[in-house]
Amino acid sequence: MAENTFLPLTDYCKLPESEMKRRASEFYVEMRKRHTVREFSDQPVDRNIIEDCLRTAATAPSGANQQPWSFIAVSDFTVKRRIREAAEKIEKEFYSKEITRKWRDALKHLKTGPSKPFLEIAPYLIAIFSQSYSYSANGEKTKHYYVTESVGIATGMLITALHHAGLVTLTYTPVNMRFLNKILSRPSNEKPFMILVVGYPSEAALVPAIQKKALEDISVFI
Ligand code: IYR
Repeated sequence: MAENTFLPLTDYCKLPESEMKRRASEFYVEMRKRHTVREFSDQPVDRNIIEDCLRTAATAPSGANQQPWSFIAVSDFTVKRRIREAAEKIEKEFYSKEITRKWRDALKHLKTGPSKPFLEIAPYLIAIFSQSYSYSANGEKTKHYYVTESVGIATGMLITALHHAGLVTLTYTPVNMRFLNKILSRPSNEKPFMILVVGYPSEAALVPAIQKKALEDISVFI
């Protein structure tokens, strides 16, 4: 993927400041409407929507442009069931043995538990994998840089794209996700990063009454 040529930045379009302000403010209003949802409808999602959102995620910046990610979009019911079974096994151990008192306290307001029906009900589970290294065409091992940062940025852009398209998501991370390599036949250079659960909310879906920190509490202008 070595690129040794540079191109003029013809994609950049300078906007009038008034237009910039309007867009920044409108986008904030739209993103405030994003909620993590745990109750999904089984209504199918058109694959083209998922594909375009994945294309958006793939525009993310990454260390040395190595794009150290893969996105496995699962809609097959049998595969979703296998993922649910494996995840619930991990969650049962977690909630009954591994969880610490502090962690339990931190999670209390979300009312989560070991049962994960959304893994079967939601139309798409996007299993996101990070690649700490890859093999070039001649079989040479290539180390990847800033892998977690890169995959985190791409995942954030994917969540944003899916929200913008009119879907809801759940960022789901059981404490051990290695079962995903086996179920999805992923190579050993790929490490599960997250399961992004995607679909429409169920009609009765509730979200926790949580607040985001105020700008004053998260930022400093110097
Ligand atoms: N993976 C568990 C526990 C859990 C952990 C955090 I940190 C959360 O923000 C939510 C849940 C589960 O999904 O139930």
